[in-house]
Amino acid sequence: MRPQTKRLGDVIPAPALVVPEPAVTFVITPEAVARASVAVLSGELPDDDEIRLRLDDDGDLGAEGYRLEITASGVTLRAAEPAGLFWGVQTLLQLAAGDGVLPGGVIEDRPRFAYRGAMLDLARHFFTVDEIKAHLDLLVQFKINHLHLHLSDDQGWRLEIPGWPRLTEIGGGPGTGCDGAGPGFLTLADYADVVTYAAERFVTVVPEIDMPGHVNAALVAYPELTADGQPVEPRTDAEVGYSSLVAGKEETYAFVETVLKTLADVTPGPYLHIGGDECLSTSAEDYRTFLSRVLPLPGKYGKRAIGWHEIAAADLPDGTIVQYWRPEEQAAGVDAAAAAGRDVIMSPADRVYLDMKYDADTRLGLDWAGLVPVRRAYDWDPALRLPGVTEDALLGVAAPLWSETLRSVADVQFLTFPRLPAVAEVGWTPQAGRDWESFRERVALFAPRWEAAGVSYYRSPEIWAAD
Ligand code: NGO
Repeated sequence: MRPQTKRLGDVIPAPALVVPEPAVTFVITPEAVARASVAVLSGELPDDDEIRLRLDDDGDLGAEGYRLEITASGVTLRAAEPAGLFWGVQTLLQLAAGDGVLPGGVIEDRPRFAYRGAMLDLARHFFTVDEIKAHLDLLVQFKINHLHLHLSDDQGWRLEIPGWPRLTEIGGGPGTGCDGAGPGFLTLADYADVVTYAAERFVTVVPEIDMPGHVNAALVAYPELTADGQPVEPRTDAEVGYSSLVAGKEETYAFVETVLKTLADVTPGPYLHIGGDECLSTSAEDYRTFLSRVLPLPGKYGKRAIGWHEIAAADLPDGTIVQYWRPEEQAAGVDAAAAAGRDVIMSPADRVYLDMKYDADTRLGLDWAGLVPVRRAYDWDPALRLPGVTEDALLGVAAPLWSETLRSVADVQFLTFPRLPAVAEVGWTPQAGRDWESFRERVALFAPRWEAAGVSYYRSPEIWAAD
């Protein structure tokens, strides 16, 4: 059962090291917590009676680690880098929730993986800048530090590309998205606004333009990109694998290079995601030809390419990152890529796809990778998932949320919570420090917080007894 008194370790993700001082508490005012939150966003660290924020490197905290000390006279938060202070404040916010009583002791914390991601699919259903920002605010509470935006697919194109206006006029226009229910697109200014907002919160935006498959929206907008130059029909169904850019056409590469250069110009983060999944109507030879031309392009513009793991069938330039997504426990060439020194992001659909149904009755979501109850999303080790892909090869873990069945922010939240906190803990907390029973007690504490904030969540019977 859930304990009645707060404990220092009642945080998600579980901190790497917690040393409670049970006799000590400190009651912090909401104003002091708010001042600390503003301070880490603005970078100005005022002296404060209740909280002292210090940027100094007293040892081993790394780029994102922090040390939080709570004594009877106040709180001291130290980090080597501003990101560490920001994550430390997220811990503080969780501990202070409710009555402001902070349990005494010391937390020393740093992440297992550098890349802890969440993906939002804007192609199957568009979400506005304000909706993306609000979602991000919920993600950072769990120390998620990469926001992957899936910006194009068969059903829609969601980012303005100068020189190619019909991509968004048509591909982002009325009737786009699954069932035609998710129109809209980001201008470059909108995108920059999201990127800046994310960066202020120490989150890197990872933009994805999916290719050579998943491109029907682009082909509708520009028939000159099709094999025979003939127009194709817009599609709003959820089939996959029927569209492809043409590997043997120079127009293809002019288009792709403009798109990737545009993305590189507006993306301060180090990554461009080029998709590469499910190219069922591209021959294996064309697929490799296409990738041999396209995978070097992010590097040409100062970025690293990320692709879904099908790209492991091609020659991968140095620095390319492979994102594993299938439910099968087969390495599919990812082991060879890892052996050749390529980094891997783990996103196995049967564990971390937030769009899978929780149980057979879940109103939203898909079930092609099986059902993903919360414990399934929690109870696995990314370093043991694929033979030949061990801890050293892993850049991190990411939870995609595909939006075929989503129609609102409430839908996004319902599939995200409480599974995203589970994945966030997989990505942050050392494996030896993770335990399902502990997680379920800690995540249960979020129900009143989500309710107070109007955040929709799935009241999983694994966590909350029937009420
Ligand atoms: C697959 C597919 C997507 C779907 C998603 C739905 C990948 C990488 N490609 O994941 O197009 O939206 O499943 O779960």
